[in-house]
Formats: sequence, C-alpha cells, structure tokens
Amino acid sequence: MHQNPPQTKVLKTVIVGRKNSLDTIKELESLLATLDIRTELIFIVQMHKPDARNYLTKGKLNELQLYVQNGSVDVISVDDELKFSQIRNLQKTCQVPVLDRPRIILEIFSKRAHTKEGQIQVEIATLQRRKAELINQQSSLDQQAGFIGGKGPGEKKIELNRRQLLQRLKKLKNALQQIEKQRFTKRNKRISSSLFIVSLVGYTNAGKSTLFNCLTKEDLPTDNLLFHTLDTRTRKGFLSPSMGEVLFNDTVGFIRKLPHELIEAFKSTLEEILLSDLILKVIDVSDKQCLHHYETVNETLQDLGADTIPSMIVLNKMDAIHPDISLDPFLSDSSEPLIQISALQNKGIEDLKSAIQKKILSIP
Ligand SMILES: Nc1nc2c(ncn2[C@@H]2O[C@H](COP(=O)(O)OP(=O)(O)OP(=O)(O)O)[C@@H](O)[C@H]2O)c(=O)[nH]1
Ligand SMILES: [Mg+2]
Repeated sequence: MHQNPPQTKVLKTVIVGRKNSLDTIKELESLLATLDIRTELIFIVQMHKPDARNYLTKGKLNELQLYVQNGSVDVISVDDELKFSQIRNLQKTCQVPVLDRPRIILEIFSKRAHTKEGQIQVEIATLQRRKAELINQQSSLDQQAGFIGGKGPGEKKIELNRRQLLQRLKKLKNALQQIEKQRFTKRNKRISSSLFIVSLVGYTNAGKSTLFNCLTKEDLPTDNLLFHTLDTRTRKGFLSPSMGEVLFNDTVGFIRKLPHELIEAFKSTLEEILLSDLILKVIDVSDKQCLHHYETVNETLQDLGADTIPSMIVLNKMDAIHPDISLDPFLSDSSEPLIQISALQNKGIEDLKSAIQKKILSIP
C-alpha cells in the first residue's frame, strides 16, 4: 500500500528586522523556510540603537504584541543577534518563542549535521551559547542577591545546570579531538600524496557541491537549500593528461553574520581550507546579492587566515544570471583569474580546468 510521507507542521513567523538591512531580511526568510517556518509578516523597525531591555521601543513592542496576539504567529524571528535578556523579555511580553539570527543558523546546522563530527560540532556550538546564557542569568541573580540575600533555589538550579553542561562540553570536546586526530592522519596522507589541493569555497547555495560533482565525477547530494553541505569532502579529479589528477575539497558554505560559536566549533573543518594550494571562490550570479556574498567570502577567508592562498573567481549559474547583475566589479579585480561557468549544465568546466592548471603552474 502506498504511504504518504509524514507531514511536518509548518510554523508561522513574523520577522523583525531593521529598515537598512532589507537584503539580510530576505535571506533570513529563506533560512526560515529551510526550517519549515513560513514568514507571514516582515515587521520593519527603524532604529539607531536597539532598546537595551526589550530590543524594541515601547511603541513598536506594543504593535508587535498586538499583531502576535491577533494573528496566529508561532514564533518571532529577529534578524539580529540579541542579548539573552532581550530574548527573554520579548518572549515574556509576546508569549511566543523568539529566535534571533544566530539561533536560526544554529537550528539549521543542527538539522543538517549528519556525520558524527558535524553533530558534535553543532552541539558544542549550542552548548557554548547556553553557557553564556547561564552566566548571564547568574550575574542577574548576583545583582538581585544584594537586595534579597542568601542562595535562592534558582541559583542552585543554575549551578547544577552549569556543572552538567560543562561536563557534557568536556566529553564532546574530547570526542571531537579523537575524530580530529583521525582526520589529521588522513590529512597527512593527502599532503604526502603530493597532489595539488584545490578547495571550493563560497556562500551557501552557490553551487559548490554541483561543481565538485562535475570536477570529480562524484554524486554528492546537492539541493536548493541553505547549508546543505556541512562537512569538508575530498576527492580526486582529473585535470589534464599533462597534469593528471588533483584533489578537490567541497566545503561548508559561508553566510553573513555566521555565529562565532559555529566558526569556533567548525574551525578544524574549515581549517582544511588552509591546506589548499588553490582556492576557487564560487559565486552564484543568479543572486542579486552576489557582490555582497563575494565580500563575505573574502572576509571569512581573511578570518581563517586563508587570504594569502592563491585564488580564482568562478562565476557560477551563468545560465540563470540575474538581469540586474553587472560583472564589471568582478572583471575589474585583475588580481584573480575569473571564469564563467554553469555547473548545472556542465558548461565552462573544461575552461575552468585549463585555468586551474595555468594558475597552479604559475604558483612559485
Ligand atoms: N541554474 C543553475 N543552478 C545551479 C547551478 N549550479 C548549482 N545550481 C543549483 O543551486 C542549488 C545549490 O547547489 P549546491 O551545489 O547544493 O550548492 P552548495 O554551494 O553546495 O550549497 P551548500 O552546501 O548549501 O552551501 C541546487 O539547486 C543546484 O541545482 C548552475 O550552474 N545553474
Ligand atoms: Mg554543498
């Protein structure tokens, strides 16, 4: 008998975002969609500085509260990083859960983590955030203690939670270290194999895995989902008869305002990029924001200390280029070779391979 797949409940949200960041709000909408959360309303606020207590001013908070009460909103999503106290106060006033941008990205990572290493990395990042939250609660209790005096039941519970959390963190970090050791052995094998290492990096959904498959004849899953790949994968790919094979790395995608706990937890995975002889910056030209994405890629590489590695720009999805996109800013950056391809249609791949070979041979 044919069975329907289980239906996941679609939650409804209102996005709270700042007037001057409409493009990151749009991106947040896609991020939420990957979590099956549908945006019902975008609640734009204009502010120079968020309210320290509630994030929103009193007037805006009342407006939001009214909307949440009247509509059937399951969750409020904020396109910003909030303090824990602000999240707590917003939740208390509006009576629905509140997710800020780092939390949303963490949720996606935890949904996508399939390997043991990925799962541990995401749990570490989540617990690090929780730890900061507990410290925050503790300090607010410390302040209260001046008035009330003595150790309250809340404080004892926090202490217990904190201890359990630290124990769990220690266990996870040990387990991660073991996995990293195994990876180190593999990595050393790769280095001693003397094949050139070419890493595909880029904004999430740029088409890295699709290109990886073209270059390595692999069949990695690709999808129109943000953060589909969470692990670095390495495969051999044939470049040319004179050069033979090189090693290609597919990597986790970058995004604006990637929570620092995640960068920290994924550091060893991302550090694989540091071993590259060449970096291909894969850019999705069907996205109007591609120039901003390119900037984020450069900033993230800089943060990782990978900005001195030779690189090339690969403009992908040329078959679906956005009508408002001008390639001039990319073309005028003469420091990096630029290749235009369509990984989906397998177009421009031979040119890309020739360009990779030329670049590798020019490396001193
Ligand atoms: N039109 C078009 N779509 C493409 C092209 N390359 C990839 N795509 C599509 O873009 C989506 C994302 O592709 P992926 O290869 O999974 O992207 P990724 O960069 O690995 O994404 P993450 O792993 O999520 O960071 C998929 O739906 C692909 O089919 C292309 O050249 N043209
Ligand atoms: Mg991918």
